[in-house]
Amino acid sequence: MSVEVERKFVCRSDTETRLKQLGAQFVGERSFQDRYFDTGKFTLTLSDTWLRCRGACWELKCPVRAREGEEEEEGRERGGGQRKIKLCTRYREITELSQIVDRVRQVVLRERSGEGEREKEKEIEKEGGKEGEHSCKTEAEFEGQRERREEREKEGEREGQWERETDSAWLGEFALVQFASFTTVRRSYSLPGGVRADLDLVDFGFAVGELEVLVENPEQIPAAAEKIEELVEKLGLSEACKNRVPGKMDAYLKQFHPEHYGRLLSAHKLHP
Ligand code: V4E
Repeated sequence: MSVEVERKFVCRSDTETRLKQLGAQFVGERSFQDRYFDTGKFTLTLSDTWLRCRGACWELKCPVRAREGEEEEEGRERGGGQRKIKLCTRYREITELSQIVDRVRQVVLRERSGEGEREKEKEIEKEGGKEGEHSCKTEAEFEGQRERREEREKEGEREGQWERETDSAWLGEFALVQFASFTTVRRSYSLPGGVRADLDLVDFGFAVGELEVLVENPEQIPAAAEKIEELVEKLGLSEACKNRVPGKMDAYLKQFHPEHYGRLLSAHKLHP
């Protein structure tokens, strides 16, 4: 279970040219549909937990802290280094369906029993951390991991609706319903140092870029954020993304589900 360290940016007309000048290799263009799920009470997203089906592949993104004891809330930045980390998001991504179901169960049961949120989050994070503890992946291995995931997602698109529907039976156990669906056309570049740049164009008329580094352990997050920051500067994007740039979900919910969007803003899970 790797941690994705990401920073979104507003794409400029010269961004692709600049990427190539910095040694980026064009990986390809692909299109995929994302469908996101939550309970009617927004249990998952209010826990910053994002369940989606991309193609026919289930994926769950869960929050992870950069360091033990670090607060996640906005407005607590101290030095410049902290700020760089804050501008990046970091999520653990789970792709194994049995692990996804376990994690969703934990979040839903926690909400139902009204237990102390922070204590439970610590437990969940510890469990997530165990998996990566003894491994140390190289950049090539991370790239291979990305390629295998994208291949699975493409296969899912080819296999289509039938598998998706049979595989969705578990959603009923947690009263999960689809709350968002959109299709993205993505152009990807691979940069030296294991950085991936994705330029996304979404079917409801929204465009966003993101720089991503995969790491194995939370301790590697500051170095990954530093690498991303250097690239942001080299791409001439520092001014345009000195604050958090909204992603596809922010734009989608703001436009199509303002009530859900408002709840997530109030809970500081999305940012205006
Ligand atoms: C984590 C998250 C969401 C799930 C989608 O994440 P995102 O990285 O935006 O999507 P995408 O399609 O680029 O995924 P990838 O292909 O890289 O796996 S929706 C909202 N969040 C939280 C969140 C946040 N609070 N702030 C920012 C800037 N992004 C995401």
